[in-house]
Amino acid sequence: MEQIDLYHERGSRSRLKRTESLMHYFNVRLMMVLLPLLSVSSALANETRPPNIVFIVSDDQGYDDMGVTNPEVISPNLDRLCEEGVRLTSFYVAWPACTPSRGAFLTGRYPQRNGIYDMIRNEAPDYGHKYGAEEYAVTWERIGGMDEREVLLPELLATAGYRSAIFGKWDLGVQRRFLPLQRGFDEFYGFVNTGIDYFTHERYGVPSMYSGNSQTEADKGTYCTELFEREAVRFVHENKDRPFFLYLPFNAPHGASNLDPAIRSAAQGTARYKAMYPHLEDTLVKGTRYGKDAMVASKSKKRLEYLAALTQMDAAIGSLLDLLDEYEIADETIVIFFSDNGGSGGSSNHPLRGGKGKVFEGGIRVCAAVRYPGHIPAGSTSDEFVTSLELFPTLLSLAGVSPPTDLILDGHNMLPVLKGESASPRTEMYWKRRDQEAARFDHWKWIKNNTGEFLFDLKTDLAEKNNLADTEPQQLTKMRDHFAQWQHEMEQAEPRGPFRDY
Ligand SMILES: [Ca+2]
Repeated sequence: MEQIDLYHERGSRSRLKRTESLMHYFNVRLMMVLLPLLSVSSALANETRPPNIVFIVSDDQGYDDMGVTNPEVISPNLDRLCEEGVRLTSFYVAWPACTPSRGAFLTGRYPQRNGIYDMIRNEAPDYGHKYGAEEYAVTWERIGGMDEREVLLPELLATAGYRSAIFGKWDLGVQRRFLPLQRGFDEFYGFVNTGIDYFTHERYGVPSMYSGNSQTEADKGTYCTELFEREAVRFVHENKDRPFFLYLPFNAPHGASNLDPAIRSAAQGTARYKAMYPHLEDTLVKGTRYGKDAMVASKSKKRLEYLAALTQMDAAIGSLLDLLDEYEIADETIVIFFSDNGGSGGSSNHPLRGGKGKVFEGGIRVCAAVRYPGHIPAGSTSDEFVTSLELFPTLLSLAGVSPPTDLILDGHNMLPVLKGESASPRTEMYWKRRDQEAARFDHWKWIKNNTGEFLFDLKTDLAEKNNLADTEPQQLTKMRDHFAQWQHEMEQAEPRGPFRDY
């Protein structure tokens, strides 16, 4: 069997490079002679070689927006990930919006511990302001970044021989010292800030696409999802014979960061994918923007653009999954997928309360799935309490890398949970976004915000409708204490920039 498998593997690869077919013929003949030796060494190599990692993040996708839960959504490849792996129904991110959520899973640490506990974002475009190049260069979006003392995941994976790439949204700083190539990634093609126009790749009129350490406008006009797909496919092709870490944070289905009110109010889909949702209308309606009357996307158009962007992202994911099959490395590859925060705009977070920006479940509990054939049971669903903070220790464990002993991590290796072998050791999680504070402890959820204090029992009230703050005073006190303890721990942590002084 070993011999036949090896023959087939080489056979399938030869179809990809027809010009090399003659060379291939001789290689196969040579292989037949060498097989008894090679099969032993390849078996050894497979035993010691860590798995490839494909880590896919969508942007602002709703909790309910996968075909497996919502028949309106066309996402055959996300559905396939769920059917061939485990779908996680109680998976949380560490912050209800982009930048801190991403910083947390790339460091394995709470935003309050790694320093990025708010957005790196200019707010002037919210008032219709377009920056000139020199003016933009001295704004927060161009100067803020993840503290250089923080250790990012690819830096540690490199010690196990991984080649790492990011294609898509970086969001952790634009100064050269903050860019991916200085933070452990070998390759970067993508946009540096939070949100762009899908076609111009500009952020409110400012060019935002980078290749390596340099800004590029070479692909201006091409729908960005196609570009990230192109780079991801190339990267897998070039690295299929060695362990790789592919981080693929799509822009989709985030709203378009374009000053034009008609574009800004929705995501952007292409005609081909919009045609897949004929029940939705591509219409503008009278509204307001920047305090003035303006034509903006109708509710139907918001959903249409969002779903078209989502489905095209799904197709790109499909290309990648097909490629893993074609190269016969799907069994040696763990594929992780989740949204960076809850849905906004045209999304559905049903049945959760709230969405992006809020610490109600709709902002922090996200759609998620993990596929690892032969390790994680296909078609399983897990309601175990797990979070994006688990990603870092899980992937290090799979890679056989021990984190530095002085590095404080806030998660655990969740592979046994994903396999269905054990219950999650996680019992608590905390969130803080300015004046919004929240804690989950077992099945209890506590929230304090500028409208009051809430206590919910998630076991019976997933939609957070029934506030028990008055009827469960003892539990309320416990939750306040848990949160205060966590906050104290974060305040005692070694300070990290850019918001804290050190
Ligand atoms: Ca986001």
